[in-house]
Amino acid sequence: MIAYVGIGANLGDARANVADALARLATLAGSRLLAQSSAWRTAPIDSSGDDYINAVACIDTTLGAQDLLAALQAIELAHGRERPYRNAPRTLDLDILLYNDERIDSAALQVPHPRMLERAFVLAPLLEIAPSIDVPGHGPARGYLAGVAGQAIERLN
Ligand code: A4P
Ligand code: MG
Repeated sequence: MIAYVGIGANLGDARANVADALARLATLAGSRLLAQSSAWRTAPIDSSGDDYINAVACIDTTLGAQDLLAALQAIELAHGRERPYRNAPRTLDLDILLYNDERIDSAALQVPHPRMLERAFVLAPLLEIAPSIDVPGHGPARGYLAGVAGQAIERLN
């Protein structure tokens, strides 16, 4: 299965946290890291605190979507992720953006990630590694870039 994972951090050494998340994704059981975007510096959207560092990874995985979510949450926990309130600043956030071409709508998991097309911090790194990607139910992701042009983001490397 091909999954795209959104990575975000804006607490502690955010850039190091994102780099470590990528390293952990590269060694995830039953999985292979196929591609990783640059790190992007992004202004908080519906959130507070410092600028975020965001990135997107593409993995090939034998994990089912629920098991992948659990594995991502274990990586967040290893980074001391706390959840004091919704959209609080975080040491590390890992979201499943896409899982094959599946549409999942359970209590614990919605895929495609419901807000991904409204966010430059997701779209820009995603399109960097997958310029022709389609989002199930929505068509080509690149068609949504113009809609987020007002959001401040900067590619770092
Ligand atoms: N959940 C449902 N679907 C998914 C999915 N596709 N991937 C559930 C991961 N988790 C999913 O997540 C809350 C619950 O969502 C989980 O228990 C899981 O069962 P969370 O990580 O505890 O909370 P969160 O990250 O605050 O919520 P969420 O919904 O992921 O937040 P958003 O909407 O993604 O916003 N600004 C910038 N610049 N960069 C950012 O990275 N991130 C957010 C988080 C806000 N503003 C930001 C950024
Ligand atoms: Mg999250």
